[in-house]
Amino acid sequence: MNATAKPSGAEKRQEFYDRLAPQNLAPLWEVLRGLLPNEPRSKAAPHRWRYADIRPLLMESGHLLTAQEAERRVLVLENPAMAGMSRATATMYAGIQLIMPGETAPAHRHTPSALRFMLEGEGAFTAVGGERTTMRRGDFIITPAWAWHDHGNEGSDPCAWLDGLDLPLVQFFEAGFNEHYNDDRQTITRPEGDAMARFGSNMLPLKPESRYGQTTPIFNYPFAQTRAALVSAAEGEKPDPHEAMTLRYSNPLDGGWAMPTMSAWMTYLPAGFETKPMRSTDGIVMALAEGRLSARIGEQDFALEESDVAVAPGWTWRSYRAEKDSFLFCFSDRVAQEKLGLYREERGRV
Ligand code: GTQ
Repeated sequence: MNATAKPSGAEKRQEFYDRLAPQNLAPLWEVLRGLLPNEPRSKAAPHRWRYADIRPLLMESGHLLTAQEAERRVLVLENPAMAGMSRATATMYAGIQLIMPGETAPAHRHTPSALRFMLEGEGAFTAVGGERTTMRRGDFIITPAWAWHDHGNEGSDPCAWLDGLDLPLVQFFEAGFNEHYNDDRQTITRPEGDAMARFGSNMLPLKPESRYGQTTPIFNYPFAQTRAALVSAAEGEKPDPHEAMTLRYSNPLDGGWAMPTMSAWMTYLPAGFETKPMRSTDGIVMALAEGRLSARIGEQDFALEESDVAVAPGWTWRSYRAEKDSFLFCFSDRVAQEKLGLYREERGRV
């Protein structure tokens, strides 16, 4: 550059920006496009974790440290585009938790909400707010925000499940609290099945109130019930071209989603059924409960076997083809987006 030349427009601007920075100021016009993209561009990548790949490592961790030592013995499912952030999608944490026979994952509570989708083993229980529930394969189990919870395995097999938590959301709000119980296991005050009897039998107490605030009072939605409902519902109506036969887990007190920050649902795709592409603003974590299917997420095809987990980032086209009768468990931040007026979806032409 010629020393006598007038500064160019760009140089003048840069000189101006350099004086803004020390005052903790920045020019919006340089970042506006990134702040307001015309449509969402998820930082998360489509991905699939094969349970067959996870399982040997999970079992190895079972001999490396106790559930007691670990507090929670979990292999975190990290989105490959967000390594080190403990995120499966932009807003959802996912992990695979293992409890060996005889072990207890000690009681604690936290403001992040958790859900469990049971994958393997018999004899595990979760205790929530003074009541226990037995965890069976395919069950959807809820740990409401701020409810004491401990997990145990009284069977003879290792037990493993998918954990889903709203941790990234809570971190974003910087609103997380955590507390340890004064014992490994919490005091049990009600018999197993109490919540189901009161709230899950198409009947309600005269003054219905959830023990868990905005979260459903039912904390185990057994796969046997969910599966039967989906199969019967599919007999009465042709599966939807985009959503196949989908039912969501609901709060019986208001018919809304079961949890305040995470939505969960299950999709049944009869063998041979193929969905049309759709996309939505929520990034979805899915686990195949039963069957075999091929998931197309963005430009990638993933074969899903039982207990495999996959991620469809927000605003990314997804479609499925069932090789066998398939039951796909899904969760996302959809309910939070709906409450905030952000949720959108788009369906490809039929
Ligand atoms: O079971 O309470 O995967 O607190 C991560 C954090 C599970 C649990 C996780 C947790 C838990």
